[in-house]
Amino acid sequence: MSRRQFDNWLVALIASVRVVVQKVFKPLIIAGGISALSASCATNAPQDTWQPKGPNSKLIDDLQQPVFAVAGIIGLIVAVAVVYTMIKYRDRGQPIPEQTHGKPALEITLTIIPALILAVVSVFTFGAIFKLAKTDDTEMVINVTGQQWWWEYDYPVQNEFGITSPIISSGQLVMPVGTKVLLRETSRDVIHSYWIPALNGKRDAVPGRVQTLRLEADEPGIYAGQCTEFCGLSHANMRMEAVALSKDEIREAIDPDCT
Ligand SMILES: [Cu+2]
Repeated sequence: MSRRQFDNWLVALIASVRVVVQKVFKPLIIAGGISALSASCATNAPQDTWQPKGPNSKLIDDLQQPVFAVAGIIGLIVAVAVVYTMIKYRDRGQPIPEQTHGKPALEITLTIIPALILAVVSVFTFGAIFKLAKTDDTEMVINVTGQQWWWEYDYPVQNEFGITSPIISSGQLVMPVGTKVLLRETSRDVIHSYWIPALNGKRDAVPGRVQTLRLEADEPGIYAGQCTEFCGLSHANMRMEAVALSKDEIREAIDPDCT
């Protein structure tokens, strides 16, 4: 293919891409943008990851806020540079400029800067991961079993919380407020994932394995969550609720028939 043929082919390709973007993607992008904007205005959003309500989720929030800010600033710089270049060098019928290759100083700089940013972020990320993985400071244990499509909660004997015989329940996870609760998760069928955004990140519940997740709520309340691993037809209905109560109230809440 000669240079002229290649140029013609490139121009034709850009023209057809432009038509596809205008006809198909433009309405989709506008509709998606309006949906995203209106969703971000919701005031009643119990699964908002930006509203931590316990020390574990605050740890994640303290990490994600600065990372989000840095990523936002970089994204803005890139977007402005792209728009500036698109406008300044847009096609006005001028010949295609001579193509050059290789600018070692620029390439090395643009490799080192992102690597340094990622290195700094990873130091804080690893610190947070190790802090979140700690389980030797927990005060209460609840075994959680995921199954299609509900969660089973099994409270072993823990006299200090008034649980003098094992209790198995479903529906709501009842936990004492201001207490580090260790969830020991597994699954009876397929992989599920336990996630209550206000209290911690997510942890997969995997058949044949026990994985741990630490929850703690600062205030009494009901904290909503959602299974976040696609687990079958009713996956969307596999929600969860953690109910944080005072230590005195939890025995009766777990097992209302107790005497
Ligand atoms: Cu599930």
